[in-house]
Amino acid sequence: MIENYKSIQYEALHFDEKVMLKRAEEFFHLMNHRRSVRSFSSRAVPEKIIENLIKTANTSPSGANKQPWIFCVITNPELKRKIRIAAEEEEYKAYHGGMSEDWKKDLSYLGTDWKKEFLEIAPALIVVFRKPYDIVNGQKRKNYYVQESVGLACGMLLVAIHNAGLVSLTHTPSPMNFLQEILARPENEKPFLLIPFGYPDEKVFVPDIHRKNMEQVLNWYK
Ligand code: IYR
Repeated sequence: MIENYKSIQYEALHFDEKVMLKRAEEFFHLMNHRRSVRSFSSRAVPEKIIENLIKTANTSPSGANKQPWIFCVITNPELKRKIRIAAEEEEYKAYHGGMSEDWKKDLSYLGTDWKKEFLEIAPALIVVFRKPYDIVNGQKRKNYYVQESVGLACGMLLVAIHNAGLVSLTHTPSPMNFLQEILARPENEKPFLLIPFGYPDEKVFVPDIHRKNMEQVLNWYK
């Protein structure tokens, strides 16, 4: 097995620690500014920008470097409409019996409901599919740590979208199988996440919620 290993020299980034701290702080502030946004402008995002966002997501690490993802970008208005209608149908059922009372209570402070106009208003949707297996020469080849890998790639995508000055929402209509049908994806591609993104609407309101502090999330063993 090891004879397949071929290496190339890698040059890591080098900064002195003052610069490192400044970069780390600035990057934290940049990312701390990110919010999930549900009100979009319909203004189109240039294709070259979208391409670079996907390129960034595609830099993610993945199990055995299988890169078990595919990103579908939907700017076609008819497809966006179809996706909105199907998503609202599922969401209506979820909000009227599918979700537990506890779940709905946990969501209540986000102000969400079954209506998903943003799926048509946002200039672009990215549907991320995970690939539990690839088909190689007609044979099924299993991928590894697929959820983790695709989750990481989605994280990178959200960072890239925010860094470009655009806004996004991680939307998970449940169930999401309709995305596989509407987008005519093959059997080995399963919908993972639906991300409407674009320019924000002129005035945007977000829920008044807060991030956990360091005492709550960091345990340091010195
Ligand atoms: N999928 C529904 C409900 C929902 C679920 C979670 I967990 C959220 O963080 C937000 C919403 C919806 O998109 O409205």
